[in-house]
Amino acid sequence: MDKLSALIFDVDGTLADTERDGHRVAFNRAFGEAGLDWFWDEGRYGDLLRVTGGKERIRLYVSEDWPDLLEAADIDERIRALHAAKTRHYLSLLETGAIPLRPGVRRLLLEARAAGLRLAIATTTTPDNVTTLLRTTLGEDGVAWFEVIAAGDIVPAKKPASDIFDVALLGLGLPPTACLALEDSENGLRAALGAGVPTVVTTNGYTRGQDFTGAIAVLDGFGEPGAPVAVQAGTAPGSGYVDVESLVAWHRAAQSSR
Ligand code: XBP
Ligand code: MG
Repeated sequence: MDKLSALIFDVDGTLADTERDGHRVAFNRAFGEAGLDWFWDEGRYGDLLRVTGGKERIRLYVSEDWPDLLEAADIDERIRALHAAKTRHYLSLLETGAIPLRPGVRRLLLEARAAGLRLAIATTTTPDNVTTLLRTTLGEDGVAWFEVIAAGDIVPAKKPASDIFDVALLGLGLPPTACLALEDSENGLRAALGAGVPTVVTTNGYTRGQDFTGAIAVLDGFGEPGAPVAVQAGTAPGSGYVDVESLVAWHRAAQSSR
């Protein structure tokens, strides 16, 4: 039986609630700046979240709302340019401190470090978005807390494909069974399980109600002392919130059910 050695965190929706008030806002600013009257409200954005990756999301929207545009010879270039502007707006938003970590994340990261657990990231988003979020929320050395940051276009197939987790595992030099993934979405869960990594899901407004079959535990957040989590599936953490003890217990349970 492998002992738990590393935690592999998703970013968007897991470390921070970035989608509704971060990425969505940045996409809309990029559209406005380009002179387009496109606007993604909260509901439409939730629907478009079924694909991961910002460029992929713009392409999905164009295919659904402006299908003729897909025929344009320069469509790839236009999507790339829109996405570059979106990343610029997103980074500016992060720099204002508008996007905090989810409750319990900082505490859990500190506990995990103190317990000697190694930390990694497997995400679909652009690498600069990850390092900027870590710096603006955890401080200058926040990026260095993570031994491996697997992000964005380094893999051709984004989540739910397992490729980004394969890259993270390679970087850690660990078998999937020595790790635990923390995800917020069905796409993320499929990606992690596809790489063989047992997964705990903490849901958010956009992902609540998705199919989390195969997760070791499904909770509505990480919780904090005095602010317990609601448990949708799996064993409740003894302390009422996600701590290293509960992660070790879930990992052990995943190992024995293999
Ligand atoms: C995150 C995403 C990303 C972000 C936007 O998915 O889907 O596309 O919304 O990032 P996950 P970019 O949390 O499953 O990794 O615009 O930088 O692609
Ligand atoms: Mg996510």
